[in-house]
Amino acid sequence: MVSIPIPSRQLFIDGEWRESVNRKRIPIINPATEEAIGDIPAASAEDVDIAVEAARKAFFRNGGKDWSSATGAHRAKYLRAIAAKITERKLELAKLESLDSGKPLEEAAWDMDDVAGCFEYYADIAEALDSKQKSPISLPMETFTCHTYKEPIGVVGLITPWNYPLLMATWKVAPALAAGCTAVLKPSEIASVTCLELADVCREVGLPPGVLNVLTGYGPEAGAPLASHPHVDKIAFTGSSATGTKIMTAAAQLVKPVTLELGGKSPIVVFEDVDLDLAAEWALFGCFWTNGQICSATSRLIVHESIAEAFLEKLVKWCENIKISEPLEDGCRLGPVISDGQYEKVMKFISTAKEEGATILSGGARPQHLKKGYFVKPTIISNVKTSMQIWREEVFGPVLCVKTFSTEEEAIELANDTHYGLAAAVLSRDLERCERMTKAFQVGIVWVNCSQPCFTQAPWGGKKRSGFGRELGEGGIDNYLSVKQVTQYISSDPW
Ligand code: TXE
Repeated sequence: MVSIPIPSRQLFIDGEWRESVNRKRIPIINPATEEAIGDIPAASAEDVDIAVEAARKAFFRNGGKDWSSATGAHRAKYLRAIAAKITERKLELAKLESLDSGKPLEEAAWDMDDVAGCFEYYADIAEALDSKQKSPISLPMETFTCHTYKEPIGVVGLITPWNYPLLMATWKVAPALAAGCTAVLKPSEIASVTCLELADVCREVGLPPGVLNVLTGYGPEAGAPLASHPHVDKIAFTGSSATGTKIMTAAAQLVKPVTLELGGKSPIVVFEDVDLDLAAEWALFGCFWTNGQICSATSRLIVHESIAEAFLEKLVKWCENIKISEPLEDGCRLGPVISDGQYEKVMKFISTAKEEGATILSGGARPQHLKKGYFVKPTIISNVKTSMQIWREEVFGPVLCVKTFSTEEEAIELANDTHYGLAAAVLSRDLERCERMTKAFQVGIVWVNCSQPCFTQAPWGGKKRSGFGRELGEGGIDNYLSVKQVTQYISSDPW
């Protein structure tokens, strides 16, 4: 598979490419080769001020006769044009995503389909919004009428992570723009390339200046001033719980609403009545997809003791035969983790698990045949105790830890034994049992007889320390809308 050059871009502010005020750049490292393949601008607080000002102007331009007060149908045209351009540039964008993030090309191509689909979906929702305006409310007194308006919340700050660089940005940009908000997007400094290409797509389709601004840069230098900016009306964030806490703290100073999608340590419970081959496929996909770097990865396998040995044998065999390679190579199933920092972090988790007495059933090291790149073999860890770090903390790498259970009650207790509450999966032929498990899981997303499928139409988000608020689905747009109640006194002569 042929590699492609990385476009050299500036910050995207007010519909134009602009150099960052400090002119600093951040190298782009290909995680499969450890080589610098380009660079991106490093925005600072001064750039944030300029971008927020541009977004405010676009929101209020002509006394509000522009983006914020245009009809949903008008905004939908732009969202559809963005979707069409993404589809047109799908292979190129997928390659850029692979080079930048280490994601296997096939998976990056699925992401691009999802990105286009998400813009299309919120174009439909934007149109539907028009007919929902001025919703009447019936009151118990005839002398009053009441209705509500749904208005865009204002200028929104969108701070996103590196594991699905363009898709996570789209989950926020599409509903925000559909609602009539204007936005400043701050992607992760570790993988920003496709978000800058999204800016280019917006420029190509003629999105009005200032409606979407893209600032690349480090978290403390560009993300923090965005989160605490007095003219940003809302922050939507996906990333680590530690940074989520900082963002919520900054937002709290200005009573600014936030949506937070944070980490996870999701369980997959496998009962004894499953087809072992199919269940093994779901368990592996659920943990090792995107090189194990998914917030919803089902990284704690809780398997019935009666099938544990046979099941683990299958998983180990697969792990030993999986194709690990540069992500653009044909048939790549597992690429590198995102960065040297993440590689060190994953390896430290594995060595701590060993020190604490767990057993490495498979993997636990870098593949012999790859001398460069941040590659980690798919790793399965057994003999795990619930007190161990590997059971309790998010690894964000291709590492699955295993515990066995004997009763349904025990499985539930193990599944809920975490501070996180994003997702959970249950695999069993007994659908009544699946229903009981579904109700018992303390999470925002449950998968029955599968793991990880994600649809734009269905709400996504967690409980406990996995955050709050729901992205996607019809309700996803409500994150960017504010409801205004209008009550009118209708006596024949109020005065
Ligand atoms: O995340 P951060 P990092 C987890 C995963 C990973 C760990 C650290 O376990 O190992 O987080 O990754 C911006 N104010 N997840 O350091 O810091 C930052 O620039 C405002 C889970 O990359 O959360 C980036 O744009 N913004 C996760 C974004 O926050 C700040 C996906 C996310 O970075 C900031 C990624 C600050 N003070 C990592 N500091 C998931 N839930 O999907 C950083 N940022």
